[in-house]
Amino acid sequence: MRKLLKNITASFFVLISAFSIKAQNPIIQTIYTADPAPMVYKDTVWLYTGHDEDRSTWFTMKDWRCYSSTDMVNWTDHGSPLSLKTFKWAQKDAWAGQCIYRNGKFYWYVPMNQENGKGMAIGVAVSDRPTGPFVDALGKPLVHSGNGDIDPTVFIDDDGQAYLYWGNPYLKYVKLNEDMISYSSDIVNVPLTKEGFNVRYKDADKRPSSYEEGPWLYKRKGLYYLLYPTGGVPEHLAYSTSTSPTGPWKYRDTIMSVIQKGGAFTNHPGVIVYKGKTYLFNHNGALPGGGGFTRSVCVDEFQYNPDGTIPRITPTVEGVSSVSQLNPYKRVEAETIAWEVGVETASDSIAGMYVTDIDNGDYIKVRDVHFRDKANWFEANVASLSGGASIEILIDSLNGELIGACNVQSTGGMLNWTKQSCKVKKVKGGHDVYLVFKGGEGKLFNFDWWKLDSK
Ligand code: FUB
Repeated sequence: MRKLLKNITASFFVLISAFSIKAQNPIIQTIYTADPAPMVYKDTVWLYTGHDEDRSTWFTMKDWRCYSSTDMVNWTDHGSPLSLKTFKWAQKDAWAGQCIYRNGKFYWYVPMNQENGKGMAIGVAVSDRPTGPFVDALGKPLVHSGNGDIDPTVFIDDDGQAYLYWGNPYLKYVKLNEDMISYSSDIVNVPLTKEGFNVRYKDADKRPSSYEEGPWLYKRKGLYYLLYPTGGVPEHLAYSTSTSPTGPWKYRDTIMSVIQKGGAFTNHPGVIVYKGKTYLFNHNGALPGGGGFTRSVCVDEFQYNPDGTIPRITPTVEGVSSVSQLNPYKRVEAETIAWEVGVETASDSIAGMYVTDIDNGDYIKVRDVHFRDKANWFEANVASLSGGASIEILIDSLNGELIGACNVQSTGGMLNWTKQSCKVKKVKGGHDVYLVFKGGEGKLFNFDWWKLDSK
């Protein structure tokens, strides 16, 4: 949970603990994340997000983030593989984007405000890996129509044709060439008719329809779905469908009402099917300290109605169930987290990503860990300047059974990584694991990974 909460009063802390007990949404607690763009690649969900700065009072966003999961409940932090610095021509506003795989490469489309003062434009970054590093594919914007070029969504149809939709207040699209970094046809303005996109319930700003921004395009059973935040502000999520990727679009319904949890007045849809289940990612302001400019990504499961329409989806605090169990006998990155309080993540050249900013009483919860009764050993890769700390391993709840306590001795420095281990009680079956950090004053240690073993 956000470090800025560490200095709050004891009574407020009780509130946060109560909030944490059942909470799985928002799914990332170490930083504020926004504008989710999930992507299924092979057996993993890759989640690309924006990043709201702490205490932000505007959409002050400088980089994008990447997370992954194979169970939908534990999310591994891959840091920031893309930032404004990647694009020489960008100045600010690292807003909503989307990443897609094609022909051995990952293409991440993102909007930014240009340094030349000509407003928002959409760039494309490319990488050989989902976690980057990503480089600017063009050295200049891919799209700059001069009017509201934000929030790209990208989709590749069964015939190989790729489409990029985007825009606020207008909705535009272009057919991308197979190289994914160019186009040969004109940019098309989608008619924002009442039939296609409904009417605004607030029309003070005289926009043409209820369509606002943040489109998300995909195809299911021959039907094209376009989801988007709509309203105006505060936004809710709605969708339109078409039998063609270029429309005409037919307005269908609201799918998620205004939630405004914590005062967030925007939202952003992202839909995937993973291990047979369908998920809607969105964002709210529900984390403590959250709000309209300090948002957090959430996920809920839904099922289509038999006629293919999308039901009203109620955002939950409990989130989703795991779709597979976590194997603790292989190295588990410390930054693989279902829920946490107090810690943050960082990276160095030796450990890669690691968990840091650990104070006495902070904890990490890892859900649905598959114990086999033979494991009696806990091993952790840690770095500590002063030692004198420990990792308590509890199962099922913060008040659950303590199956071990692993002392963390000094390794001579906060980036001197060493394996330390301890005996744990043998346990069987699926359990949530709570790693609770204990020690004295100040930052206790850094934490790279852990695993179970038998000795
Ligand atoms: O996150 C910055 C902007 O806020 C996005 O581009 C919009 O979709 C809204 O979520």
